[in-house]
Amino acid sequence: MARPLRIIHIADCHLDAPSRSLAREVRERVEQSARASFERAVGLAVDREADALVIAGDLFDRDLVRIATELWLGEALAEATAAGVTVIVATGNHDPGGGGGPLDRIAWPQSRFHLVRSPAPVRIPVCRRDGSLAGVVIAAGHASARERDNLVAGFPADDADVPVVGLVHCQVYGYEGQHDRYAPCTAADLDRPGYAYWALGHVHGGGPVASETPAWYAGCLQGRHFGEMGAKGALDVEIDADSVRAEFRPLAPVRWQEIVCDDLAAIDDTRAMIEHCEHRFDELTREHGVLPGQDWVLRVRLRGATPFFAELRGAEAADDLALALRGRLQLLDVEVRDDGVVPPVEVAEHEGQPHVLGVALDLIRQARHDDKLLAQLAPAQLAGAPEDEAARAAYIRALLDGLDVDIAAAMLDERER
Ligand SMILES: [Mn+2]
Repeated sequence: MARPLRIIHIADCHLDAPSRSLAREVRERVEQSARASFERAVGLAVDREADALVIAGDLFDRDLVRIATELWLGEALAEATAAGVTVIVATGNHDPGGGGGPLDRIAWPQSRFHLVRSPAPVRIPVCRRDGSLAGVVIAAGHASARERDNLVAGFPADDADVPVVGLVHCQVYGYEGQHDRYAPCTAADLDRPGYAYWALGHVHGGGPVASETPAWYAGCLQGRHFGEMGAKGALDVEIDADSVRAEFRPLAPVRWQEIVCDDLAAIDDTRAMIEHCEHRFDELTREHGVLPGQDWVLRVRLRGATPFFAELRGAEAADDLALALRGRLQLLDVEVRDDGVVPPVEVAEHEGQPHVLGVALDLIRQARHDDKLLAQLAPAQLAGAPEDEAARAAYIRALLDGLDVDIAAAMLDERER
């Protein structure tokens, strides 16, 4: 039986994208990581003896490219083509084919290379090193930065007796995540006759599309901010007559991640706080897709009642804690956010007291046992409440759980400010 068609599918590399609001060294590290991640994708294609490396749009971030990138990119791609990998680049809304810019400045490889920069689909036979036909890639590119047409609808049916792959940068309706609706299509549009797999770009989160024909977003190649968290890399895809296997391969040297710490009731000093964060970070480092030597940009969100509240009150406290964590956990960068830290509350201390909080706490306590009072306190229209009277009372009573602590914390916090 013939060897399956093997492709490495990447997208949204956004080379030389400027990152905002970061320290210069972090910014440069992230930019450099985009190139490193790209080199790893090329290395993966060579190591896996892939038939093709397909890039589904937004290889560049804008119409500018740094000289270092200009000189490096052609050579990086030539490593793939020299090893027998066919490289196919389709343009996206960030690097439209009509725009020129970087597309015209790169010394692209002379053979086994295809740049598809306009919406008319181009049929590209992908040949193995021995010259036999491994598969067919049909690709379309964006010509302008605001491609409103449904590009996928223009892809022709194909009856090749090798696997056929569609390559395009597009927004599939209903796919999660907020993205500009360039080249919109539906999942049903992807069910074109003859296609085995769609290599898509545009959605930076990545993952499979709910379509009959297997279709995946590769996600961006290197996260650049907290909107692009988690492992980033390439899809390693194998297609034969009756199956498609797409496996995610993490490549990005820098990983963005967020930790929410909302169980801080026992944290009463800086040392305990740092240990708590260290423990949570250790859990992260054991996650799937973490690379050896992974660089991290971390955001720690602190929430809820904690005795550590007092230490966090100074204007620089969060930054100081971040600095300590950065050294201790050897992070590329870290920010600490006070996301609603409140002092610990002894509810009992305030009950029965002749102030607003005391009265509020007494009401909550009484309503726990008094159905009539409960009915009076609850609004007539309450979303999610059952019709049945007893069930409704139980439902509202469940809403009271923890409310005493929340109210006390909120009111005491108001008073502190
Ligand atoms: Mn993009």
